[in-house]
Order: sequence, then C-alpha cells, then structure tokens
Amino acid sequence: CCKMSIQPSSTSAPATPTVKFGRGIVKLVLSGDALIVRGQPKGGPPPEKQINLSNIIAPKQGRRANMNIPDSVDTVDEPFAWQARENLRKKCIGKEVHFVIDYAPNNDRCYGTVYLGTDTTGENLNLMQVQEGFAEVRRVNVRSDNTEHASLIEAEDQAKATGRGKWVEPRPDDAVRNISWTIENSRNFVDSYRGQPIPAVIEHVRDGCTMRASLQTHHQITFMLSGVKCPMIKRDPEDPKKEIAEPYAAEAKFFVESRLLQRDVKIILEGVSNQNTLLATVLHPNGNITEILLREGFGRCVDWSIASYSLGADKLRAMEKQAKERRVRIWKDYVAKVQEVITGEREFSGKVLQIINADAIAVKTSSGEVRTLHLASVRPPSKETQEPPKGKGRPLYDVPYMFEAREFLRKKLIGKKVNVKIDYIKPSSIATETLTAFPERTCATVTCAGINIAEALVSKGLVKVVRHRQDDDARSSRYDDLLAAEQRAVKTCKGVNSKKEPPIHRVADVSGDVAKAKQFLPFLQRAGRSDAVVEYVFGGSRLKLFLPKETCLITFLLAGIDCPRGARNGAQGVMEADAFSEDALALTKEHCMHREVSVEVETIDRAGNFIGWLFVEGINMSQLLLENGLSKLHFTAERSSFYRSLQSAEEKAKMQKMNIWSQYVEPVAHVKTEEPTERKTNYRSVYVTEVSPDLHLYCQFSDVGSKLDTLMEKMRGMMITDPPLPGTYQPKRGEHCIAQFSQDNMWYRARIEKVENDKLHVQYIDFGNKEVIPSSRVASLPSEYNTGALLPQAHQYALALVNPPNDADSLGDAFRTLCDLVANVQLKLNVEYKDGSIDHVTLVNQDESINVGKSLVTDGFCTVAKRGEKRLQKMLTEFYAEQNKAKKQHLNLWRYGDITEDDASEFGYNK
Ligand SMILES: *[C@@H]1O[C@H](CO)[C@@H](O)[C@H](O)[C@H]1NC(C)=O
Ligand SMILES: *[C@@H]1O[C@H](CO)[C@@H](O)[C@H](O)[C@H]1NC(C)=O
Ligand SMILES: *[C@@H]1O[C@H](CO)[C@@H](O)[C@H](O)[C@H]1NC(C)=O
Ligand SMILES: CC(=O)N[C@H]1CO[C@H](CO)[C@@H](O)[C@@H]1O
Repeated sequence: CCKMSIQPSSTSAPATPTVKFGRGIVKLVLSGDALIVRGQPKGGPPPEKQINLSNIIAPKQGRRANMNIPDSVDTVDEPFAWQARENLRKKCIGKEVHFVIDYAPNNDRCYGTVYLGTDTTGENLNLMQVQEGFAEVRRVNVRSDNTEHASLIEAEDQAKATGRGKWVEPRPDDAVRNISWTIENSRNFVDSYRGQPIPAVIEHVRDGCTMRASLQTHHQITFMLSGVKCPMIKRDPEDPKKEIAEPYAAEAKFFVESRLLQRDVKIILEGVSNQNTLLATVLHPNGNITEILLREGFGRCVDWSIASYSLGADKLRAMEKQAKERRVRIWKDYVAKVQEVITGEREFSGKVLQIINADAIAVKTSSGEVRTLHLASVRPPSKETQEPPKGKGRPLYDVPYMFEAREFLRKKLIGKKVNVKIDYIKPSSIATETLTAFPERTCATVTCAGINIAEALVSKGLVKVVRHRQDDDARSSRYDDLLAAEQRAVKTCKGVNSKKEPPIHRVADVSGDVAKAKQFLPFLQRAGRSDAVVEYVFGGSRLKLFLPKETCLITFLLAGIDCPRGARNGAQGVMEADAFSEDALALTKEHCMHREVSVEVETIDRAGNFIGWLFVEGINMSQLLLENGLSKLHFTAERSSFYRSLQSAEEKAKMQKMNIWSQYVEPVAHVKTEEPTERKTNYRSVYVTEVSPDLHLYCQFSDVGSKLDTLMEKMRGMMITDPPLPGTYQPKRGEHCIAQFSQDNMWYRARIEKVENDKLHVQYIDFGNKEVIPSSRVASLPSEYNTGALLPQAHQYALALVNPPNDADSLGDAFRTLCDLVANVQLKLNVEYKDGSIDHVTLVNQDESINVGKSLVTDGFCTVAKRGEKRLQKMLTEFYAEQNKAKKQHLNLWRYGDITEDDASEFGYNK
C-alpha cells in the first residue's frame, strides 16, 4: 500500500509537525491502530485530533457498503480486527493520554505514539497493541539503530511465540464478526429480546437522543431514546452540506457523547417508531441518560414514545418538571400555562349513578350532590368514520364500540363506590366548523377497587387517548399509564385497534311505535319475567328498557301506582310538575339507572308504552315508591297479586306522613261510608294572605308559619351572598322562581303564569297574590327552596254556603267587605265540603263570635249557596235566616227588592 511506504519511522522524521506532543482525552477508538483525542475546550467546541499509531498495523474492520459509491459492497473484518479495536478501546476510552507526534504529512494525517497518563512514562499503547497480539509491526524504511522499533519487533516475536491475540492457533470461529448491518424486522427483533438489557457499545451520537450502537451480537442498530426529545441537528434543506442546530443541540450532543460514546453500556430495546426507528433506553452504571437529559433541561418528554420507556415514565415527568421549575436550558423562558381553577374538593369518593357516555359518568357524592365527570385524557369512540346514521340517531348502538364501552362501564361501575381525582377543568368551547358548543367539563381520574377506569377502557381499545399539546399540562394525572395501555391495546389489536369489522348491534326500537308494540305485547306477556337493562329513567315511573334477549328497546311504565310527574306538555300547554316528582325520579334513578332488572309486562297503553312490574335486586319498584310516599296506589293494582303488599306499603307511608302524605290527615270520619248527620269541626288557625276578586281566599296555616319564615330568610340570605346574574335565568311558564315583590322589594317564591315579552305574570305561591313584573325581577329557584322542601303555603279556599254576587259592582262591594273582615287577624278555618277542586270553608274569629261567610250574608253582600249534605242543614237554616233579615232591611244587594227570583232563572239556579 502506497500510504504505508511513505510513513517514516518515529526517529527519522525529518518533517516538523506543527504539534509535536500534546494531551487530551480519548474520545473514540477507530480501530486497533487509530484513535481520536479531544483536547481541552477553550470556549467553543473542543479541538479534536485523529492519531494513527505509528509503526504498527492492526487488522481492518469490515465496512458497510457506501451507498454513494457505485458497486460498493459490505466488507468483512480481517480476522481479529474487532478484538484489536476493542482491546485498544477498553484500555483508553475516556482516559487522559499523552501523545507524541512522529510524522504529520498534512493536517488530516498524523502518526504518533500514545501513552496513558500525562507524559511518556505511562503505558505505551502502540507497544501494548503489539504485545497483546493485536497489531503487527511495520517493517519498511526502518533504520537498524531504531531501538524503539527493535522493541516493537521483539514484542511481536514474543506475541507470536506465545500465540497471543491474532497469533492464536487454531484460529477461533469468532475471529471474524458476523455483522448484521441492518435489522430485517424491527418489531420482531425488539420482541425477541423481551426487554432484556443487551451489552452494547455506543458507536456514534447523532444528537442528544439519537445514536448508533453495536450490540454484543454484532447487530448494528440506530435508535432513539424512548420518552425524550432533544434539540435536533438537521440538514439545511437549501444546502445539504450545512447543518442547522436548534438551540442547545450541540450542547446536548456533547453531553451525551462525553458520557456514552464507546462506553460499555446495556441497551433495553423498547419499541419501534412509525418511521421504523428502534426505541431504546441506555443503561450506564452511573445512571440512565434519559433521566439526566431531562433533569438538565437538554430535552423534553415526548408523549408518543414515553409509554415505551420501561423504567417508569413518572420519573421522566418528574425530572422534566424539575427542569422547568429551575428554568434550566431549553426551559429558560418557560412560563407555566394558567389553568382553569378547580374549585371545591379535588379528591372525593362517591357512588356511580349513571353512565353518560363512554367517557362520562354521574357520581353522587357523600353530600348527596350529583356530579358529572369526564374521564381525563380519553376520547370515546366517535362516529367520524361512520356514515350518517339512518333514521333515528342511536349513537349507543350505531357508533362502533360505543355500546361495548358503555357496557363495560355499566357492569364495572354502576352503583359502585369510586374514588375521584379531578385533574383539570376543560373550559367550554365552540367548534369553529360546526359551531357546536361544548360546555365546561370536569375531567378526572376515576378508580374503582384500585382499577383506573380510563386505563382499563384504553387497554380494551374502547376509548382512545387524547394527544395533548406538548406543553399542555391539563391532562390525566395518570397520563403515561394511559399511553402505555394504548400501546398494549394497539399491539394486541384490541377494540378500535382491531383490523376486524366492529361488532354490529341490531336493535329494534319499539318505543313510540304503537303498531310494533302491539305486535310485541303477546310475546312479552307470555314470557313472564324478562331480563332487561334500564337505559334511561325519564320519571319516577317511566323508564326506557333494553331487552337483550329480544334486542329491542321499549318504554316501560310502573304498574299499580300513580306517581307524581314532572313538568310536561299537556292539552293546555305546559303543565306544572307535580310536587315530589323530582324525588320520585331520584329514587327510581338511584335504584334502576343502568341496572339489570326483570320485568313482568301486563299490558300497553294507547301510546304504545308497556305497563308492568319491575324488579331490581329483589325490590318491586312500584312498592318502593309507595313505601317512600312518592306514589299513590292506583286502582288498577287491585287485580294484581301484589295488591296486599302495595296497599300496606302505602298505608305505612301515609301513617308516617312521608313526602306526598306530609299534609295527610287521618280520615277519622271518612272511613264511614254513611253520610254523617252531624257537622264536625276541626278548626285550624290561619292567616288570610290574599283575597281574590272572585272572593276566593288564600290562607297560610299558622303552625307552618315559622317553617316558611326560616325558608324565606335562608333564601333571601342566598340572594344577598350569591346574587343572580342578570340575564342568566330564562323564565318559563308554569315554572317556580324567586320574584321581587314590587311593594316591598323583597324576594318571594312565585310561579310564572304567563310570559309576555319582558313582562311576567307571577303568582306568589306562599301568599296567593299576583302581579305583573319585568323579567329582571325574577331569578331561578334553587331546588333546596322549591316545593320539594316546602309545599306552597298559600292554600286556596272558598267560603262555604256563600254565593258571590254576579254583577261587578256588587262583587266589588262584597270583595272590599271581605277584605276588611279578614285583614290582619288570626282566624280559624273548618273545611265543610269540596266543590269542584276547591275546599269550601267556614272562617271564624278566635272566640267564634264572627263567622266571615255568614257576615257577608247578614249584611246583604252575598246570597246563600244551597247544599244538600245533611250535616250542613242546620248551618244552612241559620244562613237563610240571616239572608231573610237582610232582605227585609233592604241591605246592599237587596236595596231594590228580592234579586234571587230573576237571577235564579237567568243563571240556572235551582232554588
Ligand atoms: C488511519 O486510521 C484509520 C482508521 O483505522 C484508517 O482508516 C486510515 O486509513 C489510517 N490512515 C493511514 C494513512 O494509514
Ligand atoms: C450470521 O448471522 C446471520 C443472522 O444473524 C445468520 O443468519 C447467519 O447464519 C450467520 N452466519 C454465520 C456464518 O454465522
Ligand atoms: C436512572 O438514572 C437515575 C439518575 O442517574 C438513577 O437515580 C436511577 O437509579 C437510574 N435508574 C435505573 C433503573 O438505572
Ligand atoms: C315480589 C317482590 O319482589 N316483592 C318485593 C317488592 O319490593 C319490596 C321492597 O320495596 C320487597 O320487600 C318485596 O320483596
């Protein structure tokens, strides 16, 4: 080889090299006879020098074919080339050396003798390689008096004689490496090591997180560190020879190079990127570089590969957090993103009441509050890929894997206790394309019996993990677990990651289809008890059921009861909610929502709703509602076999005055079917709070007054501490609200009777008076003050045996007189009879000397209303006597004579 022939011996070098000797750290060993030394940096990158060891020649290593040279092929090692390199590397890599330049024909080439340590007294590496049989001595152009050369030759002879290094006989099989330059199937390759650390040498560092290594098995691999990304050094797209380094890229590279290059390490192969690059972690006895890079601000965590990191992603996050807080290197300008504040408790436990979606549940906390929670950092299956649903939108059955996700959550969670940790609040937003508004969401990590529910869903491929923006910390507190679970799910082709067609659910929706329901009825009747899953609870006695065996959806009404109903559209517009409808709904929801139940269908109603009995965990729901005073027994229950127990359930609730029976008076007299002949009195103290122009009276019971006062006081307190935001309340007809009475500017409970532009007609439900007020004077009525807490306190009555006059003037006179009679006095009230829906009463003062109704007759403001009841006859006679006296005296109505004669015929009265 011509190059060799021009190399002179060390002692005969006539040329004067620019550097005669020097010191440095061995950065890289190129072969058994060449290395690169790195000098001390003097600001800027440290100077480097390649030195070929003079006078010796080591076997050449095989090389990979150079793509840029035509016909280039892979070459194999000369025997022992690798061992020679390794021998030198192990001796000196990273160590300080002293070198003496023997000959340097130009800047690129340089021959020298290298000593371990700081001067020529250290071990001579040139000699060492020869002694150990890993290099031969060059024998050209050597003067005979060269003692150094002589000792090299002596060493070589010795090595040959003792069969050291390459001189061993017979030559072993592994003298030539079997190099694999490329990996055929990266995925299989990674799997074949199953996470075992493989001894390796790092051969090249491209940037902080990308390097090349030769494994013990002589596989040459290029890999990226899992979980971290360092600033990159890229080629300039304009000029391929130029490199563009991101800030800190060179520093990161140097940091890694000086610690890992050509060091003995172990590599854990962990995954394969989309670009087919291996993902790995490097173990060095002094620690692992991934954590250190993050801690020193040389890199950031990357979500896409952090799940591959096998030593615990949480450590990487912690290191990155530390670096951010210290604002070190790449984080020097880091500003923490302001997050939506989480108010109230961050961690709590509760019972799952409802599965709202594949990623959302309703939880009842220990304080009784029901909260909607979204599972943090996951996305439910969506219908994006689906064609638009035909007919009725039933995403639960039509969106792939939605049903499976719901079922998983339902079976695992419904009715169970869960622990909730709120991770972040996702502010409300509007999708720019569709203009869909998304309300604010509370996103949490939910665990049940130690299982992270989101993680379980992800690992079954039933939801996907949200890819957050790099610096977005609003994410699950167990985000890396989710990523790892997703990686497993992808690998094992679970759920949405499967190549198979998603399962299809053909479900017949019979609800609301009268014809279909009728056809179906006989099947269900014959079936006796059928299994069902409660899909939804509309009201205390109204549910939507899925019958898995029949794969159909039906609307189901609980038989045998009359359950208070919520506000609804009736023939006369919106009908107000019945009292306790909310409580009944809550009870049924808590027991039935998403539960597996069994039903016995009896019949259907005209709208195609099935009516029957529903059992959940041994409870007959109709009976439970009766027991809790949240329904009344319906006469149709009589024919059922449950009648006796239903009846006694209702009886018990009545006796305990539960809920709808809170005003219940035990029917001492009513039990008798015979009509009583004696009038009974059972006076109750009242205040009349309002008289309507048709002479109806609104009364409050004195004994409930303090309850009302307390409620109003609390309610008004709330209006001060937590005043309503103007414009947030949308008043609706029939609804209860809080209204500010124009006379005293105080807040009262009211009912909206009519909405007229920005004017509202309201009636104050505890006082009975009505007025028209601007809508700015009403606010929504929180449920704790609504009629569930206390029924409306203004009770409407009419006066017994009293007929209001027909003409407006006389009615006005009677009205004013009545007002004077009842104003500001405590009166006693006895119910005499019911006419229409209204109780007719006798009102007397405390010592019973004044009878309000009778007074109106006595003074000729009203006439007597005849009644047939025997028990009223005595009183009726007294009233007629008064009326006759008034007639005679021509009082008021009787000023012009006897009016009853004409009016009786005109108005159809039968006297
Ligand atoms: C110096 O060593 C390197 C690495 O082994 C080798 O490629 C190169 O050819 C050597 N140079 C000379 C002039 O021998
Ligand atoms: C070299 O390695 C490859 C793959 O690792 C193997 O298929 C081949 O048989 C080996 N060759 C020799 C000569 O050992
Ligand atoms: C990773 O490196 C850190 C810091 O150097 C060290 O504390 C830790 O023990 C290392 N972990 C492993 C598994 O080597
Ligand atoms: C037949 C049946 O299941 N009856 C149940 C009805 O519900 C009550 C509880 O409300 C149970 O005690 C009964 O056993």
